[in-house]
Amino acid sequence: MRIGRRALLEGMSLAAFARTALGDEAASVLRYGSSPQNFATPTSFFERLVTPTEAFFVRSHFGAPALDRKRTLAVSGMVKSPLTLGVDELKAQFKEVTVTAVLQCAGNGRALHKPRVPGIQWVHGAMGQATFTGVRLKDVLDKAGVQPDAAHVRFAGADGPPKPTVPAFVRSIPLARALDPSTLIAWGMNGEALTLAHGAPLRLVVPSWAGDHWVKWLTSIKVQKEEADGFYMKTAYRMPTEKVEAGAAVPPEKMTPASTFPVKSIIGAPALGAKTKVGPQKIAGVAFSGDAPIKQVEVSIDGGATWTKAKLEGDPGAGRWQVFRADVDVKQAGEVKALARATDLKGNAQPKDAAWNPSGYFWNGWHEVTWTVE
Ligand SMILES: Nc1nc2c(c(=O)[nH]1)N[C@H]1C(S)=C(S)[C@@H](COP(=O)(O)O)O[C@H]1N2
Ligand SMILES: [Mo]
Repeated sequence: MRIGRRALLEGMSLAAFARTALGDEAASVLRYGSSPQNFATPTSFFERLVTPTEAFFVRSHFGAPALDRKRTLAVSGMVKSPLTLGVDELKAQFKEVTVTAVLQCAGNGRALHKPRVPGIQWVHGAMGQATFTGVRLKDVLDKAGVQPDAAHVRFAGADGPPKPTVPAFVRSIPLARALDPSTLIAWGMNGEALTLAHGAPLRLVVPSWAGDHWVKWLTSIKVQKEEADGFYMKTAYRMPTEKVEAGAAVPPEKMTPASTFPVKSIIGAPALGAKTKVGPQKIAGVAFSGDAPIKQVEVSIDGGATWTKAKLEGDPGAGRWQVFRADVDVKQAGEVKALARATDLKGNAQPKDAAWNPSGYFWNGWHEVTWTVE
């Protein structure tokens, strides 16, 4: 497959951005592990409502396919009328919708689970919030006419595995989730056409659910009776059905697909290792839950003995982050450690220690940042 010059430029935009716009921060942006296609968003971006596309994390199992903005998507399987649609047809035939949502990899925070879990050692940067523009998957499925005994929708993208023995990235979601009005087929991100790294021309958007459901470079949507097969459904992206001992082996029948991400808050400022002056300090970050809107975020600088309630900015919503800001006073020079914890409107509370699981998913322990007050 030949990669055109434009595709290359788009694919390169993160690295180019890192060198130019971010200056000193470039060191922390964004390359992860040994794979050139995985990039993390620097923690310093986590006090903004929207993560700029140029700094938005990227996770691709095999790297991007060639850019083809005319690529079409086939809707098939248990439908009355199969459809073939490109961006132009979607724009012409369906209502345009924009959602603001957190996109977070299930493995975000894996590096913080103890004992260590193999896989990309993401710390906090495998997440971001963006506006996504497209059409409701429901509208497309309604037009195709879903047959009565269908129960799952299977998605595949144009990124092939590097060799035939490696399983392709294929996912399915239950029909009910596909018909949820927040589930989109998107062509836009942050007001612009999707970049190649983020799935151009079309990707799935599944607010509140982990990133592995958000299939990029979509080529096929198939309505079917059963959950999709294959490694990325039956082995990867599964969580224990009940709490397990840290380090325990969990039998496959006690694992279920990881879907809704739990309540979490991350401090974006001050940065780890920053230097500030004695007196008032501003602590800011982001908080979200896949399950419900955020109720409150609290910050502590005395190891959790007392907590200060933060102010929230932005619109509340499940699967959508708000920025929190708290003012605290530090009277003495020295090292300061801030903790943050969030609660959502269903009463889910961010735990001090995240629940360990064999793949290291959904770390959401209290975030802790240490800096120096002089
Ligand atoms: N076709 C395809 N879609 C994919 C992937 C992939 O490897 N191939 N990676 C998934 C995973 S695991 C995540 S976390 C998100 C990351 O989306 P982003 O790269 O736009 O941040 O894309 C998902 N969609
Ligand atoms: Mo992911």
